Amino acid sequence: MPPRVVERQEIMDRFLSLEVARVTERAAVAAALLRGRGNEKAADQAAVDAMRREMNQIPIQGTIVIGEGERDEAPMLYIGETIGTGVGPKVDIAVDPLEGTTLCAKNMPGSIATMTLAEGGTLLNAPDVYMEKIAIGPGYPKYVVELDASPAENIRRLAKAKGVATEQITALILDRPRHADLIKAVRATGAAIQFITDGDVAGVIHTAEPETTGIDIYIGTGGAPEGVLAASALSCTGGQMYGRLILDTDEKRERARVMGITDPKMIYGIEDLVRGDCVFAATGVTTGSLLKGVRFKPGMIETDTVVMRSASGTVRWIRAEHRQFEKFEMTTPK
Ligand code: VTB
Repeated sequence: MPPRVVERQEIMDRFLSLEVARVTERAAVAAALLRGRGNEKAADQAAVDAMRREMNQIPIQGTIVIGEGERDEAPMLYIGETIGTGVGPKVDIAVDPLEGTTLCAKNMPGSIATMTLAEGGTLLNAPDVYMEKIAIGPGYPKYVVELDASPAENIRRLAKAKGVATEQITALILDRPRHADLIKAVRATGAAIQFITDGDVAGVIHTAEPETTGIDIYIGTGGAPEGVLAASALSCTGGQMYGRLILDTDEKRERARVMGITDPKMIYGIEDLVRGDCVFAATGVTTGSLLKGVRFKPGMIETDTVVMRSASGTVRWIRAEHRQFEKFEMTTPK
């Protein structure tokens, strides 16, 4: 058989998939040094700095599309910031250097460092507002669940498609007062609810593998930036997600308009949130059900990372042992 011809672009993004892992590893270690110190800002800043430092070494012309803030919040990885060596492919970047800052500051399960690198111009430029979200795993007909169907209807339809009773469905929901009605409606179907206090990027990713995670559906309102990151992960694993920005003030509608959003009520599917190929990576900061957190051991630091590539649907779990500590900022306590 003749050798398979690998396109230049494919070589590039296969190569970049290791680079993104390196970036989230560095950010995770930086944040992990500040686990349990009660200082969300410091942990977040450490992750941001590490992420920026590492990304600036990658041969890309990157633009931050989903970042830590909008333009004049300079010290963060702000929307519109250019990143990378400036040589290489034009790419859109979504980052959440420390997803679940509170989890990290309180040393609670489930904080991660995460990013997505996508073809230039393909990620939704979402403002930092709330997004209504619903997500399920792969293997179901399209629109088996819908954002505008009632929660009870969605649970019933999902149970039917799965061939089980509604009592055998588990929904993952962010524990927030704004979800009181949603929680009541889901409970009324007999379905189980698993709560998270933060971290809905990982929350949505749980739906991709219900057999392992026990989560069939994610429902609720969380951050829009987190929505784009989660959608990029599902674009690699399969699954469905629908999202709608909550633009409930003139100021938010104007911010969205400036970012190119003309229909404030639009329901986005995965292919609208991520319109091309992407590479997603996440490294555990504190141990959660998706990833183990950073381990500081004598002579080495261990990290667990997941890297996903949409072009191939490959999901890699990378346990890394780092021995060159000078690559990390070890000035703070562990
Ligand atoms: C979620 C969650 C984040 O924000 O998006 C949530 O994934 C939504 O905002 O980890 P509220 O906290 O205001 O409800 C986080 O908890 C923090 O960014």
